[in-house]
Amino acid sequence: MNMTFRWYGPDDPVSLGHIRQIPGITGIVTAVYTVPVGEVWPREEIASLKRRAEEKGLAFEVVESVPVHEDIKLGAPGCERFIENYCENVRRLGEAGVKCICYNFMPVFDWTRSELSRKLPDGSYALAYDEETVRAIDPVKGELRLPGWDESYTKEELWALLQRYSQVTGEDLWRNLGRFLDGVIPVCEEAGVNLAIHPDDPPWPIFGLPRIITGADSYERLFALNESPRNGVTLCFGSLAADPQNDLEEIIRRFGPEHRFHFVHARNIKHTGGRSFEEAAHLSLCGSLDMAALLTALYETGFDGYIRPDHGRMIWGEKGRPGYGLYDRALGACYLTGLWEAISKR
Ligand code: DNO
Repeated sequence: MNMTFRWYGPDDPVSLGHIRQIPGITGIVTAVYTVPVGEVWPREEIASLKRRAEEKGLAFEVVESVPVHEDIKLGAPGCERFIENYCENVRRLGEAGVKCICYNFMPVFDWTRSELSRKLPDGSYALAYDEETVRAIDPVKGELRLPGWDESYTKEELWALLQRYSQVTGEDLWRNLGRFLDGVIPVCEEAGVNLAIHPDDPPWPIFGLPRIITGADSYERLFALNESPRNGVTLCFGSLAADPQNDLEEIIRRFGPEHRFHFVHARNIKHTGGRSFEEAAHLSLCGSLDMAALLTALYETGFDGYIRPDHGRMIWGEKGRPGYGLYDRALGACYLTGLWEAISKR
């Protein structure tokens, strides 16, 4: 198990100097943020991330994310060019020592919450998802700014993109994901890079758009699409657990032995009724997930990939990027490292 920490690059208010002081962190998780989705990342930018990390004694072996161009998800004519660019990014990252690339296959919107700053009883602030509120949102009106939304679209572009998806079904997405994997996985094999798809967050369709990476059945189907162990998963506890029907421990014990969990996002959520939830501190006692049971299941099924604490609350007056401040994630990292030590020394 390698404990890592997400860093948003030189503009992140959380510095590499802060990150290196969190005990137990071996490396960073980052990306090149200056290149439009679908284009090739300059070698110098990759090398600069690596150099900055290594100067602080941190490894740079995980990228989150190399985003997938919408034309690939749509299976649009000409998307081969974007698949080839993706392959080139895999090659370049592999050359730079990257071992794992996280991506997702969610149409248009990445992770979605209805609130970025819900005040919890202890005075901290957390991200939250209220089912009714999200159902009432018209994304084109743009009345809400949410963290996973691509701010670069104008309203017109967003509307046009949603139109292109209007006939796209879950089955279409699966077919297009298969085509993407057929193109990229052979390159991952040559480059020694694991590809790790992030589950849809939340794991159900939103705004009328299909979502396909939602639970155990999806993993069954994903792994069958391409049998290479390079075709793996970023197991995000909080995303999958948002659907109370997903039994995470069962998922880990069932698929863990296949060694396709290349990367774990360990975070806790608290169910607040139906499909609503708020994000909680990492400790089991703070949310609905039994973190000890989940890490035990990972340990017992031979997990040897990368893990990171995921979204933190805003505590101690910190202001920062929603979910990605320093303090609560650092507490989470120490808690997870402690649990792992206890489990591995039993
Ligand atoms: C949110 C993150 C996601 C994740 C992407 C992976 O906090 O977990 O934005 O990075 O879905 O492509």
